[in-house]
Amino acid sequence: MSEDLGLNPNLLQLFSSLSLQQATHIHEVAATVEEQALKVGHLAGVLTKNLFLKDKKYGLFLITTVSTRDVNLKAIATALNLSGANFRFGDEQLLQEKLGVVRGAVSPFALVNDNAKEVKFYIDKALLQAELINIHPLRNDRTTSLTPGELTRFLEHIDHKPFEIDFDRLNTQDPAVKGGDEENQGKNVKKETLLGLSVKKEEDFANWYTQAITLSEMIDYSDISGCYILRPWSYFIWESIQSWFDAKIKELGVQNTYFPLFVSERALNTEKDHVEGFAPEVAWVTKSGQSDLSEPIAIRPTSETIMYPFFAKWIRSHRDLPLEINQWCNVVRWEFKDATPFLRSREFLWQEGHTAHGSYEEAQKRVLSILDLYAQVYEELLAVPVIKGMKTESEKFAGGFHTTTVEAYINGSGRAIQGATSHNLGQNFGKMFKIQYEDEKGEKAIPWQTSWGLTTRTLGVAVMVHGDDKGLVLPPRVAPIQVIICPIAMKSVAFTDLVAYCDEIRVVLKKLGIRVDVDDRQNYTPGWKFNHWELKGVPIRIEVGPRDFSNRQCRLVRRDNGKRNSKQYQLYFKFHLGEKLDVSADNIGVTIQSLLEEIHNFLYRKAKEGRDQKVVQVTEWKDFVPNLEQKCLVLTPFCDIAEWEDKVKVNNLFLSYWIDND
Ligand code: 87F
Repeated sequence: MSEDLGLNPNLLQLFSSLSLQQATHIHEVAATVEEQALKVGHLAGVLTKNLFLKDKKYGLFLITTVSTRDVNLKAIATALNLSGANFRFGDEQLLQEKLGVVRGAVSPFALVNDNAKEVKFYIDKALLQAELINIHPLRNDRTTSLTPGELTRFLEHIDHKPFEIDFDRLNTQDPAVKGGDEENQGKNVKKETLLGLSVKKEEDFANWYTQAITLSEMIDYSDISGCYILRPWSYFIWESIQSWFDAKIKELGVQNTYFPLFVSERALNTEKDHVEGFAPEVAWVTKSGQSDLSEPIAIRPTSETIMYPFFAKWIRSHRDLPLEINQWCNVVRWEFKDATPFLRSREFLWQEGHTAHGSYEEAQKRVLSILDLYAQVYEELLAVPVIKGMKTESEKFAGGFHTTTVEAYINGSGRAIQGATSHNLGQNFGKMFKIQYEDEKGEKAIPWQTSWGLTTRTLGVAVMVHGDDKGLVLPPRVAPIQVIICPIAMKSVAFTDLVAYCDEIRVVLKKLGIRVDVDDRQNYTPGWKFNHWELKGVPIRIEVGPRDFSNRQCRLVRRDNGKRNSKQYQLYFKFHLGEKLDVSADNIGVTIQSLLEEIHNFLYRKAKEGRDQKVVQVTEWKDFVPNLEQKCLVLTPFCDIAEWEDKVKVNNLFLSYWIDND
C-alpha cells in the first residue's frame, strides 16, 4: 500500500498498525451500489450496501448488508427489536458531521470518525461469512478489499465491535409462501415467521427482558421516554390482580373511590416534608392551548395531599371511623433514573389505599392485613415468593411512622426489588391536614392513618422471575390463555373434523372456567404456533394430531418445564397409569385443572429454591460485598442506625446491589 492512494492518514495508519492485508483499488467515482458494481464488480468478494439511519428515540445507526439484499427499514427495526422505531436516512450534513464522509462513501471504515461512539453498528451476518468484503475507504473513488476477520479486527480496535443481524432469517418472515406439503394441505402457509428471543436470560438480562416483553406482545414503547403501552396480553394480568385484590379489600370493609388527577400547588405543599425529597419528580401542567394557566397544576404522584383535606371534612365524630378508601388509578412520577417497563415508568397504574382509625393498634392491624394480601398477590397469583419486612428508618416513607414491605428476589440481576409497601402513618398527616374528631368521651382526637400501594411493577417481577430463554412463562392463575389447543393437520383427517374435535375439548375446559383457545389458523404451521405460544408463556399446550383424533386423546405439553418427556411430566401421569403420555379427552377437564395447579406450585417452588440458595448469613463486613457480587441476598444483624446503614450504602451504591427502594 502506498501513500499516493490518497487515503485518509488515520485510516492508513490503522491499516499498517493492524497489519491488514487489504488491497485498495482506484476507480472513477462510484456513489451508488450500482455504480460500484459497474466499476469494481469484477473483484473477488462481495459489495455492500450501507445505510446510515437515525431514529428519534434510538439514535444513530449504521447498517451494512450485502449489496444485493432488499431491506426495508421496518424489517430492520423489527430485527433489532426496536419497537416503535421510525427510521429515517441520515442526511448529508449529519453524515458529514458524525461519520466525516460524503454520501456514497459510507462504509464501516467511516466509524473511525465516530469519536463520540454515537453510531450503533450492525452488520449482515452473511457478510461475515464472505471470502472478501469490498468497501469504500472513506472516499467513493476507491474500494478496499479485506477479509471479514480483518474488518472485525479493525472495528474492534476502534471500539466498534459489530453487532450481527441475521437477514437471511429475517427474509423468511414475509411474505407468505405458497406451500403444498401434507401438513398445510395446499393452503397459503407462512413459513416460520416468528423471531424468537435472540439473547439468553443469563447472558444479557436487560435485553432478554426487553425482548421477552415486546415479542410476547405485553408491552409497546410510546414516543414519550419512560412511558409504555400495556397491551392486552399484560393488561389482562393486571386486571386479574385487580379483581382478586379488590374483592379482598372489600371483604375488609374498604370502599373504592376516585379523586381528581390534578393537585394544586398549595395542597401538594401542605405536608412539605414528605414531598420535599420527591419534588423533582412531580410533573406540572402549565398551559392550556397557548395560554399560561394562572397557577401551575401538579399531576398526582400519589394522592395523600389530594385526599386528606377531604378526610378532614368527612371525619368529625368517632362514628365516622374507620374511614377506609381505595382508588385504582394512574400516577405520574417524572423519574430520571433509567426507566424499565413495569418496574420503573413515568406513568404507572396502581391502587392506593388510605385509611383512618381510632387507635394505633387498629391502624397497625390494617397495615399488616394489607401486607398479607400483597404477599398473597405475589405468592398465590404470580407464584413469586416474597419476604415481608420493615423498612429501615431512612428507607421508610418519610411522612409516616413505619413502612412494611414485601420484597422479591430477581434471579437475573441478583437483586431484591420492592414488591409493595404498606405504611403506618401515625398521626403526622392528621396533624398537618387538621383531621380532627370528637371521640367517645367527647374529646378532640386525631385519627391514626395508613396508606398502601401495589403497582403494575408486579407484572415485571413475575416476568423476570419465571421467564426463560424461550420467552415468558406465565403463572397459570393470571395467564390470559391458560391452555392453547393446536390441531396438527394431516391428509388422513379433514381439517374441519380435527378442529371440531379440538373445539369439543375447548368447550369441556371452558365450562370448568379454564381460559382456553384453539389456534385453528391455517396460515401458520404447527411449529410456528408452538413457538408463538411458548414465547407468550401459555402454561399448557394441547396438541391434537390425527391419531389423537381417532383415539379421542390429546397430548399435553407444559410450558414451565418444557419438554414433554421431562420427569415432571411423566410423574404427573401417575394419575393415568397405562396411558403414559397421552390423556383421554374424557378426563381432560380434571387433568388440566390439577396440572395448572401443579404448574403454579412448581413455579413457586423453583423460584423459592432459587432464591433461598442465594440467601447467605453474614456477620462480618469482609463477607458483605463479595456475597452481593455473587448475586446473594445478605442476611445480617442490623441496628437500624442510619449512620451504619449509610456506610453500607456508600460502599455498595456503585455496585448497585442495594435493595431497590422507592
Ligand atoms: C413522588 C413525588 C411526590 C413516592 C413520590 O407508598 C410524592 C411522592 O409521596 C410520594 N413518590 N411517594 C410516597 C408514596 C407513599 C404512599 N402513598 C400511597 C405509598 C402507597 C400509596
